[in-house]
Amino acid sequence: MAEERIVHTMGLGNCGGKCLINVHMKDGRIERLSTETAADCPGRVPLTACMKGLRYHETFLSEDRLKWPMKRVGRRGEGKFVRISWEEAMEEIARQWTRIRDTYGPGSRYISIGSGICGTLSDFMLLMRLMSLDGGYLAAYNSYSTACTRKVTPLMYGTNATGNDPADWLNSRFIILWGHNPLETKFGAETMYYLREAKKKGIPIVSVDPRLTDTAKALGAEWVPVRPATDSALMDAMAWVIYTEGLQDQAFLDRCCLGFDKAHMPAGVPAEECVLSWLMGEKDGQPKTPEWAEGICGVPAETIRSLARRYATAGPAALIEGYGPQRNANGEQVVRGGILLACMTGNVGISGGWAAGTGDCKTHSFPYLLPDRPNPYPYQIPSYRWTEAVERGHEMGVLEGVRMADGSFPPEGARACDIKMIVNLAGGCMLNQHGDVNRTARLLADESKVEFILCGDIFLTPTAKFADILLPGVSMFETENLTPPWSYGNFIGYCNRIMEPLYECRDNYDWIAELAERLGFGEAFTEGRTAEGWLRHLYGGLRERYPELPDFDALREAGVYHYKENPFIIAFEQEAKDPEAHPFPTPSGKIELFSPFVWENQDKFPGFFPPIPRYLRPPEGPEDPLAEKYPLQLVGWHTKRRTHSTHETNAALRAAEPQCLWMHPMDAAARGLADGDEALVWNDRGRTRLPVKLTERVMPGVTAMSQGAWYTPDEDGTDLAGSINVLTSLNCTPFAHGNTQHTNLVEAGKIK
Ligand SMILES: Nc1nc2c(c(=O)[nH]1)N[C@H]1C(S)=C(S)[C@@H](COP(=O)(O)OP(=O)(O)OC[C@H]3O[C@@H](n4cnc5c(=O)[nH]c(N)nc54)[C@H](O)[C@@H]3O)O[C@H]1N2
Ligand SMILES: Nc1nc2c(c(=O)[nH]1)N[C@H]1C(S)=C(S)[C@@H](COP(=O)(O)OP(=O)(O)OC[C@H]3O[C@@H](n4cnc5c(=O)[nH]c(N)nc54)[C@H](O)[C@@H]3O)O[C@H]1N2
Ligand SMILES: [Mo]
Repeated sequence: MAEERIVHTMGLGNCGGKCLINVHMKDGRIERLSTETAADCPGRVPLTACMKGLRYHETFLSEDRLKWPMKRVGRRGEGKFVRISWEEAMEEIARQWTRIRDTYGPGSRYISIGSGICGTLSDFMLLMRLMSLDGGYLAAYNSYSTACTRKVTPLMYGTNATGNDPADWLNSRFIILWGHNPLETKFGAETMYYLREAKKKGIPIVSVDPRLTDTAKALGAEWVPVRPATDSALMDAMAWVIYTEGLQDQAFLDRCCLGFDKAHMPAGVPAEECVLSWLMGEKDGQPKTPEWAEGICGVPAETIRSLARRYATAGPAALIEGYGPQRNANGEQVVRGGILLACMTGNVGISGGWAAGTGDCKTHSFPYLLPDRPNPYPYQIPSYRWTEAVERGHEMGVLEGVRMADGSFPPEGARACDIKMIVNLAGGCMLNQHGDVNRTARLLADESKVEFILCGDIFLTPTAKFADILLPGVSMFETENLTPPWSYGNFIGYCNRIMEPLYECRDNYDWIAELAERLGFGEAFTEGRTAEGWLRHLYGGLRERYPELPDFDALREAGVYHYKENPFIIAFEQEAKDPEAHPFPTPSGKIELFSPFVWENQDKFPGFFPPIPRYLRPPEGPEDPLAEKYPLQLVGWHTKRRTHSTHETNAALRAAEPQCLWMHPMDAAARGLADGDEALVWNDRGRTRLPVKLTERVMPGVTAMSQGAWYTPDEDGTDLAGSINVLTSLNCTPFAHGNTQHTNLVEAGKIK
């Protein structure tokens, strides 16, 4: 009998659960996968895989894999391809690459965001590296994950590093999970580990979410249902209660914050622009009482009072937001509101508190192979506006979010460029993961607009169907890479090659290096290194920085290294105590509850964006007149059985959690829908069908379906898969220009 051999490895996808996978091999074949458990690593948080991780081999080594390069025949998007050789593919790519640059300028070339490969060698950065060498490209800023929070957290605190060490949650007396579901929607292993420990310790936990999440259930958390996109009304009312009942930490506000009250406003700004004037309704005559908020957000006034009092008086308390609430219309405001509440209660800079905002708490850097020179093309667009740049890039300026590489506003009159070529590797944001996919599909199908589309993936996804040339990539089992932790975690992972590339599949680095060679930049691109050469080189640099790291081969063998020297971080500890000696990294040195930057630059934003945290009526929210036609709100979430659109092809995972529409029994009754009925869900942008799940785990007036199902339109254009992005819009948030994919109005009914 052949000996079993175990290879330790870590996946490359953009799942928040960066887990350790043990690949059990026999006779050169994968027998099964296992993972790390608490028993394997006493004294530290185990990197335990979930049901997805234990089925990576089923997903990634399936027969459905793309096997060789192909070129489109038939209409674009139809999905008809013929096999070609790598030689033919490379020739055509090189030809289009330079033709489009020379005809339309380098800014007509766009690299679509994709997160299928997250590691030191990320295809996205490899493309940036090559395009920087041969003239440039239209760069995108903002992820689809954190566009709003990464813009407004630094606006207020000067940094995104607002998180304490997650182990410090055990020092809290009260935890609010605000739109945060880390049991299902993984945020690294530590998040759920410490929340479970907090529960064991008896720390009360509340979940503010339109859905009763798996996390809230597992933690026995109190559920406060809130209407999507209206959280900032709830937050305003909590702030009103805290202030009118005298529960605020006035000393903290006075010491550390700009703009809470009239006495702490920047010079030259009318004092009534401060936060407190808004809360008291000095200008609009409407105090932001719990009764006022109840009508907007659906949370009973008494619940709002109780939540505010408990948060303000518990002792150190942590209001921790997921990213879901900010993937909404006016998603900036829910982040700013969380920060306001943390400041009002003095929960910033203390153990057991939590400053809110993005909550990064990274103690070690991670090496990426980056472009080694700046992009020669000067302008960047917000990633969620790329479809707009296909239609009218040459008209897009500062109001559409066009900016310079350093984030500054562009010169007056600056305009971007129409996108004429898209390269989309290991990503779905060119279609399936973008908003309004019907419209996006129509746009991509028009060959007079985008003239050339290059895709690389391991499957013929709905997005990859729109390729002109489609390249077969390799999976995590056929490549090597260094892998970073996701959110928290003091480790560095290694993705090990278990087997040679299947079929004619090729590593992105290899063919991009070959393309660089064809374009005349081979040496500048590779600097004489293979992919492994780069990993060794960049890891060597990291070891110089952190001498405790093992050598490359030892890391590879172990699949992961856990740092031993980990500073225990309490964000803003010094700043909060003594902001004079240790100013916050903002222009004023204070936490900018009122933003002078926003006040001074109103003309640079497309709509009204206030300088303070406060409720703003969201387009397509429950107060929109459109709600008469489409009375149900629809919210998405990141399901346990997929990583975005990845794993949709895995039958066992599909069966574990079939795609469905969550609906409250009252809403279902009004529509004659019974549990399990096939429902049609529609709005002006599209239609999708899927079974209904009647459940009181979603609040009345709100429906939910998980994001990531594969867009599968029938002949009439009705999606048959429950793909939420047929219903989502291309609306952007007013300041960050972020995606608003959780803010949708729809109607639903029975399929006749
Ligand atoms: N299993 C799994 N884990 C993942 C991923 C995955 O695809 N699958 N993706 C990873 C990635 S890339 C990311 S960016 C993160 C995403 O992490 P998040 O963005 O935090 O995840 P979501 O599921 O979109 O939203 C979290 C919760 O917010 C709620 N929510 C939505 N809108 C609102 C609102 O207006 N108000 C309130 N209070 N709550 C709201 C949702 O119901 C959900 O329960 O997850 C990571 N982890
Ligand atoms: N409605 C709605 N839309 C959303 C979101 C939402 O909450 N709601 N969330 C947004 C967020 S947070 C994100 S991060 C984006 C994510 O969006 P994407 O990053 O686009 O995620 P996927 O669609 O899974 O695309 C990854 C692709 O990589 C391929 N792939 C996986 N592994 C490998 C590999 O090893 N090699 C190669 N070559 N290919 C591989 C997969 O087949 C898949 O097609 O979606 C966004 N879209
Ligand atoms: Mo994301």
